[in-house]
Amino acid sequence: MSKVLDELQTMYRTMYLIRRSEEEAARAYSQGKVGGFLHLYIGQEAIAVGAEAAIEKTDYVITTYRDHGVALARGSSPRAVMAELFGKDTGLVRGLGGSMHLFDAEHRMLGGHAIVGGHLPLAAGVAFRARYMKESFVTLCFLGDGATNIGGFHEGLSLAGLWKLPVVFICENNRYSMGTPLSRTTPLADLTVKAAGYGLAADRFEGNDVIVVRDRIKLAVERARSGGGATLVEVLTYRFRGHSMSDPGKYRSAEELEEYKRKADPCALARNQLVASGIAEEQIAALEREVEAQVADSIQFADESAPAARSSIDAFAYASGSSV
Ligand SMILES: Cc1ncc(C[n+]2csc(CCOP(=O)(O)OP(=O)(O)O)c2C)c(N)n1
Ligand SMILES: [Mg+2]
Repeated sequence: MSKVLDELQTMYRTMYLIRRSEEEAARAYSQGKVGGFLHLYIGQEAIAVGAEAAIEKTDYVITTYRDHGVALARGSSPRAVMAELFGKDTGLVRGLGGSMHLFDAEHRMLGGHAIVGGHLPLAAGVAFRARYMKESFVTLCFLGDGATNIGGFHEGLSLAGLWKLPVVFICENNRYSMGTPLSRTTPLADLTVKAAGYGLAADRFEGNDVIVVRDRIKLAVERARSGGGATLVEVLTYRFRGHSMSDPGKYRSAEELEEYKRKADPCALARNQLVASGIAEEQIAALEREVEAQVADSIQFADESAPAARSSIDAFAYASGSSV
C-alpha cells in the first residue's frame, strides 16, 4: 500500500476509535458508570486526528474539557482513558480527574481544562519554554468558538503575538457555545480577524476532511517551528451530540443536525476516501472490527478496575502534610 494511503488508513482507524469510544462512553454514562460531566467529540474527530498527523511526538498539545479525542489521537491508552471516565484507579490520572481532566505527560498531552479559555495563557507559557530554552517543540492549543470571547483568549494571543511564540491555536468552531449559537456571542462571521489584533497569522477552513486538516495545520506548525510565530486557525466543524450529556438540544433543529450528519460526517468522509482509493470493503471492515474489540476491551478494563484510591488523593491532590 502506498505511504499516502497507509497514512489515511491509520487516521481513519484513530477517528473510528474516537467515534466508537465516545458512543460507548455515552452508553456507560447513561448506565451510571461515569460521573460528573461528559462532553463528546463526535463530529469533530478529523480535527484532533488531522492535527496530530501534522506534529511530532515531541510536540505538546493542550485542550478543553472536550478532550477524549485529543488524548486518543495523541496515543493515550484507550483503557486508561476509559478508566479515567469511570473514575478508576487505572485511569490516566488515577481516576481523580474524570472526563474533563485527562492528562498524559508521557504523550505530552497537558490536559483537559474545564475553565473556558483558561488554558490559552498556559499554552503560551509552554510555548515560551521552547523559545527561552531554545527547544524545537511546537505547542498546539485547541479551543472552542465560545472561548474567543473570554479574557484568557486575548491574554494568550497577546503574549504569543508579542514574543512570536511557537504555538498554534486551533479554534474548533462547532457553531455553538453550550446552547448559544455563534451569532449571539459575536458580531463576526470570521473569528480569525481577531488574530490581527495581536500580530498572529491566521487560517480558516472546513474541518471535516482529515487530510485537509493535516495539511493546513502543518503549514501553521512549520511557521511556528521555523521562528515565524503563532497562528490562529479557525476550523469549521459541528458536534453531533449535545454540549454535554445533560443537554436536551432544544436550541437547534433536528433538520439542521441531520443535514450536518449527512453532509459533514468526518468518519464517513474518510471511509469514503479509502473506498475511492481502492481499499477493499473487507479490509476496512476488518479494521473496524479490530477497533470494536479494542473499545470493548477498554470498557471491560474500566468496569473491572478498582475505584480511585483514597491514598491517591493524599498523594496527588493535596500538598504533603495536609490534614484533610
Ligand atoms: C470561565 C467559564 N465560564 C463558563 C463556563 C461554562 N461553560 C462550559 S462549556 C461552555 C461553552 C463553551 O463553548 P465553546 O468554547 O464553543 O466550546 P464547545 O463546548 O463548543 O467545544 C461554557 C460557557 C466555564 N466552563 N468556564
Ligand atoms: Mg463551540
